[in-house]
Amino acid sequence: MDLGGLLAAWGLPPGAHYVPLAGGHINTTYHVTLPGRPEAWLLQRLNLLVFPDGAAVLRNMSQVTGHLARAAAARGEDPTRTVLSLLPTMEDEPGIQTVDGAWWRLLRFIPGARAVEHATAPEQAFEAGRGFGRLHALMADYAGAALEETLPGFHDTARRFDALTRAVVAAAEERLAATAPEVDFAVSRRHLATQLTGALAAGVLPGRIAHNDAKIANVLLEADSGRALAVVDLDTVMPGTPLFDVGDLIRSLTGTTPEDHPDPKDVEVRPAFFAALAEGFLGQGGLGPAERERFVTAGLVIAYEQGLRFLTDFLEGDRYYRTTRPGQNLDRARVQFALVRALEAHRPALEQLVR
Ligand code: GN1
Ligand code: MG
Repeated sequence: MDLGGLLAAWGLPPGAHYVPLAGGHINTTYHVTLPGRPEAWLLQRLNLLVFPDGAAVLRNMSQVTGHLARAAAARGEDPTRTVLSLLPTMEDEPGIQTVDGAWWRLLRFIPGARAVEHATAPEQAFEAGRGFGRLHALMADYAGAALEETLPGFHDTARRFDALTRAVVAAAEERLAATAPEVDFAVSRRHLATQLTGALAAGVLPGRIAHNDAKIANVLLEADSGRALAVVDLDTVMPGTPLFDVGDLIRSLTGTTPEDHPDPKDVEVRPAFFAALAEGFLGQGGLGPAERERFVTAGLVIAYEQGLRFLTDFLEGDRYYRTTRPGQNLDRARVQFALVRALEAHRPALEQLVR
């Protein structure tokens, strides 16, 4: 691939240096610099298998980053540091498509920032909450073109339950036998499946946007201060509710163990992390009353849904989530379901913290 030729689409001169960046399981990223110029860029190729409609992904991203940049500037911030910038091509398109069908985009590199994979202190949970809370506060008055549903039914928990049911019917005997308690648990908490989507469909929750991959690794932190700068990885930004992100933050930040921990008995809720996350998120003022009321519910629903997804994938033979050892997806499902139980047990205290 002649990467230099690609950059001409954005009006960059020949002679750029590229360094492929490790990390990121889905897209391919190059760090780009030009001799004699201080700034840097990220050139990314979107994974065609995960995102068959890359053009729609880029349109969504362009709408959202454009709105965020205007809203941040109106607050007196420097949007080049606090908002991811997707640079339009010379033809004013959000990216270009190469003959293999893949879409490419160019982002401005934000210097002096870093990402952490796991929160090790409540202050980090606070910053992750603040970063996503700010995203939703800035997006609250979004009135641009409706975003496209690039991954249909992504957070339709009832649909995820149906997928599990089908996987149970089709599963290999051996895998099914290993999952009996988890399948029972999934059935016992089925009421969770419609708590967010039902309220959305009924208009009790307003239809807004969701980032859909809310975790601390997707918030750039200022290297010196650890303060949240910009939310990144906007590939899955779609119509939804900010509560999808609240739920993902709760399930990824407040548990005691890694996502694939082999012993679910070790899974507990870390109330101090929950409190910090809630303070950081809610302090941005981006949620309305009906949303605030379901803050804790969102954690239960999304942890449950993620458990359904891991369990389904285990039963289907580990086709979706990358695994590095046998039983890893089952461990992941068990951790999510243990988290649902722990959140249930802590619920009154967590509701109190939110209030
Ligand atoms: C996937 O790609 P990654 O690891 O950020 C998944 C999320 C899950 C997450 C669980 C497009 O995210 O929905 O929450 O795994 N992304 C997609 O670890 O399915
Ligand atoms: Mg991601």
